[in-house]
Amino acid sequence: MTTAFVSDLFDPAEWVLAPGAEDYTDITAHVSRDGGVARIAFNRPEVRNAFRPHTVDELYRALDIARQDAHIGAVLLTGNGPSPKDGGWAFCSGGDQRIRGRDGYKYSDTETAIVDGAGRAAVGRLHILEVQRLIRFMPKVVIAVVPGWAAGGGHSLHVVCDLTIASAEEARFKQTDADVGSFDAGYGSAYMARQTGQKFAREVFFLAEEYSAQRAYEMGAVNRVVPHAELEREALKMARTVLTKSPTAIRMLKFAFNAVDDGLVGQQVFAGEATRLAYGTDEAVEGRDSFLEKRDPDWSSFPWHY
Ligand code: S0N
Repeated sequence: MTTAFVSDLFDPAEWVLAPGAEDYTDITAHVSRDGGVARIAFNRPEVRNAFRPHTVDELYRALDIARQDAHIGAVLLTGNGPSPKDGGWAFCSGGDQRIRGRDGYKYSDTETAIVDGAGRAAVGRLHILEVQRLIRFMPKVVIAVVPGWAAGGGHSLHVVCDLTIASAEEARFKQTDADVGSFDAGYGSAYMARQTGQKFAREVFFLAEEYSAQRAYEMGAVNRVVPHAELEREALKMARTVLTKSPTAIRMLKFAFNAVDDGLVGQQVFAGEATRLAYGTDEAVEGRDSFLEKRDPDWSSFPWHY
């Protein structure tokens, strides 16, 4: 059986198909052969990997499967390429403008049939923000691997990822929101300002100019710039470095970094992890057992630490 083409930068020796990935049309999803890393990629290179509602549904599903897989510690989010039309590369160019309506993005008739057959074509969707939140709150390190354009909502996705690695020759960054009358007034803009400072973030949004990987690196929006041919190899190396770390330390650190910007939700997520850790102590077990055994709890062996 011949393996379908994925991307020029994809190394089939490193990956196997992720669970459920056979059915995806707009993305591809793979898991590293050692099981620790997921590779999820936009697969619409002919439109610079723009997303339509169906793309977002698949992306959400693939990310959520990675979130729940206890072997996976890091996720590479990227875009397949190059475009068969003109050889251009893209991470993602945001929402597919051809199907944007007055209340959001429309499912095509074909997509509706695939999704639920219940008239969703008539309903606009704005659910890329649900994907942003999944990336933000999953206790794994999500790395944006940018082989070409990151524009519009694609730019925002790279912003929300934990780390970004970009192709020196092909990656380009452009926030077109204000050009097309569509704006990410959440993480895409405000969180970017946290990363780069207000002046750079305002420039990126207000002028909608094009930035190279090197310029984005200088602004503090990109972690590493590497030769195009090395991009996925280097990204996988970064992911594998994460896998050498303590999973609990990584999840607590990610949620600690998030908490300062996420208000009470950030506190809730961080506190949930604290509760999980507390459940593992003898002290919490005593609390549970005393209830089940219908007796008063005995806290005498648990000191009031200072
Ligand atoms: C990416 C750009 C800069 C690349 O330029 P380049 O290399 O010159 O290529 P083109 O010739 O322009 O493109 C090649 C082909 O790809 C098509 N195409 C590209 N991008 C899109 C797109 N986004 N939608 C549909 N088609 C696209 C071109 O049309 C061309 O096709 P052909 O060959 O047939 O002519 C450049 O392409 C560009 O600027 N693209 C548009 C970028 C953009 O404005 N994106 C939308 C911005 N808005 C969003 O993403 C919405 C975000 C969002 O969803 C959201 C965020 C927060 C809150 C809510 C929402 C929500 O609405 O859900």
